[in-house]
Amino acid sequence: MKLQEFELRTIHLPLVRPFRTSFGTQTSREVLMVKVTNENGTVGWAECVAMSEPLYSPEYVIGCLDLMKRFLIPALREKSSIAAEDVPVLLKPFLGGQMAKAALETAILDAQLRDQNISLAKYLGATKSKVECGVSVGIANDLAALVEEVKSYVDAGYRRIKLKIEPGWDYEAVKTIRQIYPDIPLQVDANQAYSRSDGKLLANLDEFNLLLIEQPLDEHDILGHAMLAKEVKTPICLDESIISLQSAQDALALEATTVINIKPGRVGGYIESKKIHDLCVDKKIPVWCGGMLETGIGRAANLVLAALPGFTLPGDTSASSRYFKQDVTTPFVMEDGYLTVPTGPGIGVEPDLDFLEEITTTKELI
Ligand code: SMG
Ligand code: MG
Repeated sequence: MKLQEFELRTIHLPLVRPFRTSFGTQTSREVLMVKVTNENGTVGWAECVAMSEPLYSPEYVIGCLDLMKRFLIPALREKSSIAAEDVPVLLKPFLGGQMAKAALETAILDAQLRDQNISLAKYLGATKSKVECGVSVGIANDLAALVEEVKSYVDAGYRRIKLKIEPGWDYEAVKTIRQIYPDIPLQVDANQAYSRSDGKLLANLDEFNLLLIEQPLDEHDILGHAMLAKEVKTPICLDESIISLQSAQDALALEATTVINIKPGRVGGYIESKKIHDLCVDKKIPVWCGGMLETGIGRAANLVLAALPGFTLPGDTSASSRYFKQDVTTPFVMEDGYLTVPTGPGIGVEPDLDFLEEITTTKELI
């Protein structure tokens, strides 16, 4: 296709409740939305999953906006006509920037598939029509508040609970929830908050029959995760460390992870995500789809990914209401702990343009 125009827009959405992790507390979500229009006037949408600040990953909203404007979009424009599959190749010379690259690739892919009248589900090879929903629960002010929040999600039907942990908010928090819900699928996510010497402490969680411990150590510490995996019985699952197919292959070869969390933004897009999925299927490694507090635009595409056959664990694919009072698309509503996979052309959803305008903070056309 020929790329006619890009619209880069930042929006601001309040969260229904603060979301605290080991690296900070979020009360709203600033999102960089990408809209591409091709020569046929077909529009493709995507969102960039970077946060406002470089705390979860080195990328951040304004940095991604600058990277797209200054380097990535001009590189895509050098060719008179491109396909979504060309995007990773054309953008490879620019180091890092997976989240920015993923957003551009996804918007282009959305437009391409709409022109072909093909759904992303068909393109990626999704095999499920609905996916099981898990929910990520932030660090609470106290155990009573944690119990109340978890109860609200269990009552709503969520099929897996993930507790955010950090040193000082781990053993007691997990024990409390495990006592109330002895059988619910439960896992924890440390977002790199522990160090190599915390093996014993994390091994204390083994008694709670957790599905996995997500990213306990620094994203660069693959060896540390491999060492930790020998000290704890609970499976280790890497999130931040997996930034590409190559890094997934390395982490598996080094036995630093036995479960993988795939986030398309973190690995540079859905095409790379599919490759990691295929690798994991081949190696019989369970995978699940992570979340980045996406609006309906990113959520739709994640649900499609989570419908691939290798996604055997529930993902952080929660309903729109988990984070937002009003979503930018028709809200994703959970039924019996499942969300329906979109099957329309492209990502299968469109933003409500009036609402988008209302919450827009900046907008530029390129
Ligand atoms: O979308 O439900 C979601 C967020 C799930 O916990 C979640 N994401 O490390 O997995 C993770 C975090 C990254 C974002 S935290 C601000
Ligand atoms: Mg994580």
